[in-house]
Amino acid sequence: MDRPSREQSIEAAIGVLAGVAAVAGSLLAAGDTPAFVGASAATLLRDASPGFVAVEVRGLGEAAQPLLVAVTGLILIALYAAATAFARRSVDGGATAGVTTLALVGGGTLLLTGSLASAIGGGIAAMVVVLAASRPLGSRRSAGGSPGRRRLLQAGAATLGALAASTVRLGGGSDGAGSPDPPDPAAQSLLSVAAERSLSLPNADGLVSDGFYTVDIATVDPTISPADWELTVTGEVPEERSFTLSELRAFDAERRFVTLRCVSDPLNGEKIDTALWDGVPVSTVLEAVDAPESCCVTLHAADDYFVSFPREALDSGLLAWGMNGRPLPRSHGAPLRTLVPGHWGETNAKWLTEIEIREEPEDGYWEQRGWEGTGEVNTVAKLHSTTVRDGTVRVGGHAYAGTRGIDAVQVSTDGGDSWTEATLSDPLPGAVPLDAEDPDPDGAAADAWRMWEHEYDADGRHEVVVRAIDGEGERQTEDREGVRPSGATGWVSETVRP
Ligand SMILES: Nc1nc2c(c(=O)[nH]1)N[C@H]1C(S)=C(S)[C@@H](COP(=O)(O)O)O[C@H]1N2
Ligand SMILES: [Mo]
Repeated sequence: MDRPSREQSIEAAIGVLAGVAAVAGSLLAAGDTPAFVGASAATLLRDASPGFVAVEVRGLGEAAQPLLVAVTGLILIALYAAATAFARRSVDGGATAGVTTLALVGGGTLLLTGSLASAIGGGIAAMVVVLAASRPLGSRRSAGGSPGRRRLLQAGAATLGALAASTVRLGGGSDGAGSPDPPDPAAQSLLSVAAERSLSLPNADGLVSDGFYTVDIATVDPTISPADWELTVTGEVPEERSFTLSELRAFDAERRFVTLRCVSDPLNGEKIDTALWDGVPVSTVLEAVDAPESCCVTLHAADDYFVSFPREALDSGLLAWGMNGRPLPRSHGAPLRTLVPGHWGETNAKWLTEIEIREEPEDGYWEQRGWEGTGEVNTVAKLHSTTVRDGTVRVGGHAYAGTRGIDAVQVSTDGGDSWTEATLSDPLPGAVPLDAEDPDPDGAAADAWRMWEHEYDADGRHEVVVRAIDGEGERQTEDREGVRPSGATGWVSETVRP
């Protein structure tokens, strides 16, 4: 390699290192909040390219957020690297180049995030890398390294330092998922009933999910301090009114098992889960504000998400602050989310801030992007567990039909020619008052899945097909549709080779 191009690649590498450090510095200063430059840039990218990111990425399922984060990260690092290289090239002397880097990187970050702290964090981190790269430390001629290589090593060390420091901001356990407190005892007793009623299937959760899926429009979840939060009812009401969390908790509250399923959940996908939720019925709050009858409602949330759907669907809903006997986790909408019986996941607004009573329907966030996900869920029987042992096959999974309920699951082991009824789990218990110390687990949950299993002997390769019959006697449709726009349909099937 000849000298100029070697110099150039060292300069480029220093720029990239400063870029990485700037992102880490912003994370260190802003934490896992929208002020972090990675989060703001991801939101900008998402909004600037609705065709790709907002619509298609959702089809990518779990891969969507990491992909968006990776693309955003690369773009940011490239921009910061360019700014750093510019500063180093146009200004003589290490200190001046450092200050220029601080100004460029910090200014850019301020523009992207609007956060001074984030800008200073990013700018200082990049400046430190530039200063570290400005002259080789130590004796002039030590252990063989060329000055260029030594500058690069120093810059690398500074970047590693920034990265290491920023990791303290990640995985801050704000979710409460690993929360050490045991769940509320009355909730615990209902969760035990759920565990007893679950069929134990390899590779499948019980009736209450171990890990609950998430679907979010933003890269970073809102962090809301419950003390500063209010829910406001607006629109066609005699008078707008706001409620604090303690005001909502003062109403008669209840505890319900509810299943959620995303409209983008593939036919045999796993964006479907069940939890035990604590909250106040929506109708209680709407009665308190004398909300008149109306056609529609739009829910607004702290991440600028909004969803609009028929009012009657909301009226039997729950405003939930608790999940599985613990405070609602941040990732599931703390301090308060909606649960709308029988409708697709997207109607269940998290981080809820406003209920707008409307006289006209409108398109929500996803409907503006081509989805039709505000209606009732499709009926589905999932096949998530298949085990073969000594010629005996056991298949099973969950079945869900929203508020219609599940009457039966039928299994065919010959590709659909003949059908047998599968064994069904008992339904999850119905809603109970939140203050009941010894909740009576009678009745059936109005909007929850059930589990099914079927065991049979087989020797040759064969096709298993499953379908559910809903509580109204309607059989799950055989017609195959993809998830977009209004949810997958068809029967799940699997080839089994004993
Ligand atoms: N504020 C807000 N609420 C939201 C969303 C969102 O991105 N922001 N996603 C919706 C979608 S598409 C689904 S499927 C459910 C998922 O709820 P979960 O993340 O608790 O599983 O939340 C809904 N509520
Ligand atoms: Mo969803």
